[in-house]
Parts: sequence; structure tokens; C-alpha cells
Amino acid sequence: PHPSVLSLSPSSLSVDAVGLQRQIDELAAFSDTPAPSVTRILYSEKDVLARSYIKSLMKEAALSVREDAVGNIFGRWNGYEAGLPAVATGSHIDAIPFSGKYDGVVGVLGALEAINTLKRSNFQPRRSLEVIMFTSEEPTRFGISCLGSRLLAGSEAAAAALKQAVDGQNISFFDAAKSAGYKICQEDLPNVSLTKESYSAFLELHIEQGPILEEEGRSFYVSIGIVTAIAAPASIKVGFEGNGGHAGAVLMPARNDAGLAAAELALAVEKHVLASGSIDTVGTVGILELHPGAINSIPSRSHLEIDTRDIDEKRRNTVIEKIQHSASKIAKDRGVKLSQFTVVNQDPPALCDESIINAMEAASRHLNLSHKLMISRAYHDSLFMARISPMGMIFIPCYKGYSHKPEEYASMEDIANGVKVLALTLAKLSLD
Ligand code: HGY
Ligand code: MN
Ligand code: MN
Ligand code: MN
Repeated sequence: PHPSVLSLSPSSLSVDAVGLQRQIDELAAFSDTPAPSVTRILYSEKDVLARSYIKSLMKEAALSVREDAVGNIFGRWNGYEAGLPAVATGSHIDAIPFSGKYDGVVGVLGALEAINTLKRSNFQPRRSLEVIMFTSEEPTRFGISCLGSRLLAGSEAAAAALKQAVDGQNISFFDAAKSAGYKICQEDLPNVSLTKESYSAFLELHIEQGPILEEEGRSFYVSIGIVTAIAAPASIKVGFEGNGGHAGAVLMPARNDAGLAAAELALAVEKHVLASGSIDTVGTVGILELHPGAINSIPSRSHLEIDTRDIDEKRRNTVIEKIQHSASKIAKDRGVKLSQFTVVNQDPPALCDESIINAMEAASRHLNLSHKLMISRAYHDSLFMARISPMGMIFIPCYKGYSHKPEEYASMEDIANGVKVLALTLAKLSLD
């Protein structure tokens, strides 16, 4: 008979919170910007150093380590029925410019600590347990979010987009990969995809990146968020072109200002999002570049990148259609050319698996941790892993919901709670 998970009494789950915090701090040092900010971009020199750090921790945990063609890293603890589909958990360690040191990292280092905690409590996994470090979750370098997990989930759109993807320095995806030691070509990408039988469950531990758990923390402390669904993200690239010219000498009626066209579209994004009729529709223009970018030169080119999301896919797609309509209308009214309107990704939402949610609730109750069901408005690698495996996510509170900025913070106690819920849930699912 399998040792029941509940033999893992809460006291037997001793998380090395101090050691975990030290690892979080050590990993944060691999950054292209000074502390307390973290910048760690896909395939950069700091990313490569961070990857070897993660691999060394996996080896220290006596996991068998492998990497796939694009650098997704897998650390496996073989179960006593290693032939069964494994239970996987993981997240990312890449970090957008000037961000924090917990986003993604808690789900990679915390997963390794969950494994070590189970090992210290003499737990024997039936299904193997596998920790995954996804090669890059942030869209920073090539504009494609969740690059590693999209390819693992078999996304042909992601593989096709990589064919001509270049970064801000005009370096191609494949040259960037090569510089990081991944000698790959287009034909290698389909081999990255995993079959649907690879895992019986995929879990991700992550900071909430929103204020709900922490806000309630002020009244009654909610330690654990159990995610029920992940919102549907979309990103759009837009370009306008005008004649530009001298900011003093060209009179207003003769202008077709590409910068003002961009500004008008940015406000149209806000208008269409607010008109959706739901608080769950969001949108922003995170990138707005003007060329030539001189105060006394009328912008002849503008480039915007729009991020819009909703938990309701249809409602989000209606917003995208309205944005596209506005872009064409603004171009016509202002006599500028709409040189680009590309929907980079328009992903469906993902639902979390009921039995995983129940296992997480049981673990939270067993640990006597307050918990609540909630949706994730941020996307995660889990959004794509849900396409090949039942998926679940555990959230921990983060200070004022701050994320994607250096003030991002989660306490050692909250991280340790998340690790314990993850460890117990992994153990339970491994014995299923
Ligand atoms: O943008 C996101 O939702 C994720 O945190 N990268
Ligand atoms: Mn992020
Ligand atoms: Mn993240
Ligand atoms: Mn409950």
C-alpha cells in the first residue's frame, strides 16, 4: 500500500526557508541592472549564468537533468513506478528590464525546495516528480511570451514566429540561441513539443502579482491563492508612417504626424477596454517609440505594442477588432500610413483542473493555511502547459501586489507556505 500523503504531517515538512531565500538572492545577482532591480533576458550572458546555477541546484538535489533544444531545463526525481506519466512543476527565471527577484523564481527555486523537503521527510514518489525551468516566459527579447512552454505545448504559430524573429539589435532567435550554447535550427523546434501523455499533472507556484491576497492580508490573512483560471492574453504591434519634417516650419494643416496618430490609438485602446462592460477587461500600451525621436522633428514613424487581456475570450477579441478599426480610421483621418497591424498572439484562457484544485485545497487545510479560489490575470507558462496536461497554480501574497518592478517582494514565511502546499500536492498527485 502506498504511504498515505497524510503521513507527511505538517511538522515533518521542514522547508529550509533561509536557504531558499539565499538562493533567491544569489539568483538575483545574475542581472544586467543594479540591485534591487533584476533584468535577465533570454540567452543573455546573465541568463546563461543563471541557467547553470539552476542546473547545479538540480544536481545537488540528485535530480537527473536534461535540456531540450531551446533550453527548457528538466530535473527529474524518479518514482518507484517511473514508467507512469510524471507529475511536473516549474516556472521561469527570465526577468523583464528593471523588474523584481520573485516573479517566476519562486516557482523554480520553490519547486526544488519542495522536492528537497519531500526527500528530507523520506517520502517516496510513485510517479516521478519533474521540475521544469521554462526557457523564457517574458516577451522581452523576441516579443513572444511563454516561448518555451508554447513550444512544449506544440504551438506551430510560435515555431513559425521564431523563423523571422529578431531582437532590438537585429539578432535572430537562432543566433541568440547559438550564443547561449543552443545550436539549433528551425527544424529542431517541433522536436521540443511534448506528447499529451508526458505528465499526469502540471503545477506552478507563483507570486500573485496582484493585490487581492495581500489586501485581505490586512483584514484576515489569506496565505494561499488557488487559481481556477488564467486570463486570455493578447499582444498587438502597430506602426504608423507620415512625412515627418521640421517642427517649426511645417504648418499644422500640412502635417501627418505619426506620433499623434500613435497617441490617439493609445487612448482608443483605453476607450475600447473601458467600454467592454467588464472590470475584467484590461489594456495598455507598454511600448511607444517615435522616430527620429528629436524634439524639433515631427515623428515620421511610430511603433506601438499593445497588451490587452480578459478572462472572457470573446470580449477580448471584440476589443481587438475595435482597436484594429480605430487604427485604420486614425490613419485615414490623419493621412498617415498604417504600416503595421500584427496580432502577435491572441491566446484562449485556461481552466485549472478540478482534481488539482481539490488537492491544493486539501493540502492548505491540512497545513491549516487560509486559502481562496481566484483567477490569474497575469499569464504564466501554465497557460500553455494546460494544453498538454491537467494544470493547477498556487499563488502566494506579494507586497501590495507589486510585480514587474524592483519593489516586488514576498516574505520568507509566505514563500515557505507556498512550498509546503506545493510539496503536499506533488506528493498526493505522485501517489494517484
Ligand atoms: O505579463 C504577464 O502576465 C507575465 O507576468 N509575464
Ligand atoms: Mn512576469
Ligand atoms: Mn511570471
Ligand atoms: Mn476551502
